[in-house]
Amino acid sequence: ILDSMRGRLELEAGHLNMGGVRAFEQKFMNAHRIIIVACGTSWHAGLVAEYLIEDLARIPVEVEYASEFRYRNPVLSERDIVIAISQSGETADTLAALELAKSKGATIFGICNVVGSSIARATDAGAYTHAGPEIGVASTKAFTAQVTVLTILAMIVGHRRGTLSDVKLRELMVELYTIPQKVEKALELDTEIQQIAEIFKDATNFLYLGRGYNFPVALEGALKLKEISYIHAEGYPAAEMKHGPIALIDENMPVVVIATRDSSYEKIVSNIQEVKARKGRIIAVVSEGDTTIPPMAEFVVEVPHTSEVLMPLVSVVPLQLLSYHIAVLRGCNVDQPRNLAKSVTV
Ligand code: F1P
Repeated sequence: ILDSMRGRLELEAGHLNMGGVRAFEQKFMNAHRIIIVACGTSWHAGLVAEYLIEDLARIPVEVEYASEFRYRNPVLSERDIVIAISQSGETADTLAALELAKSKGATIFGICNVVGSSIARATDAGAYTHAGPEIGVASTKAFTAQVTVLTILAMIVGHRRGTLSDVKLRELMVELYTIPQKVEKALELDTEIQQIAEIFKDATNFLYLGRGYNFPVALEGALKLKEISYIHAEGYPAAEMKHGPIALIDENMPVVVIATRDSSYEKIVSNIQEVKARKGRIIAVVSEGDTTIPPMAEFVVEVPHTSEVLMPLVSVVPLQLLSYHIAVLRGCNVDQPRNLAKSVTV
């Protein structure tokens, strides 16, 4: 995905350019708020974008379920940019949400995979993810591609607004180019994860925890498991655990914790201790070489380390593999899960 995008990126004299964003540059420069509307996995990509855009470009971001947004009476103005994210470009809720935003004067930026789709046509500008066709109903590579586009968008806008320095931009660019190899390395965890799936295939519940950039990844891990394995799963910000879900933890509860080395590492280590104290079965996704968390976890999955900002692109992979293997072991059709449609057009 990144290789195909590389051609669309220019790194000249510290300036990054991406077609759709360039056309829309002034709007992003003047935006006083960005509202992201999407559904399902695309909504999770939007949540990652909230962290990215607020961190790198310092524009306030709200992330809305399109299926709720379309039915309320949101306050919007010409200075708002609405980003609509959709793999299929045909999701009825997302299309209706953007039409509503448009009618209230907001400008619409689209991120779609399917060229010429209804949502792509209804936007003022946008970027295609060009991730190729999603064969399965549940989005996987679309998520990676959406987050990649949103990362580049946050980098460009941040740099132009002066909130991301030349040095930081270059550092991130260099790191971004290492992501394809890191994703490939994460995919090599396949056999290891298959063995973990074997142990948990009959579980009836799963809890997924993450903090910061890994919080939306926890939500996405839980959604993938629900969608293709039909196991009840909840994703939570790890710090919220003590406000409710901690009551669920006992010796039968698998808890997937995404705990890569980042600014909230120390805090998530203490969350892991809280789970361990209640005998939860910890499956920890950690950065390669971590020595603190492995003794506390029943299973450890090591992913290549990268910048905190780019980590969702890597840390989501073992969670997708876990759902895939559990689904296969349970005899589920991973490409065509029951009750789900590729494009929800009603
Ligand atoms: C949104 C979505 C997918 C999900 C399933 C149903 O689709 O919720 O994330 O995996 O396919 O639709 P889209 O708007 O991104 O095409």
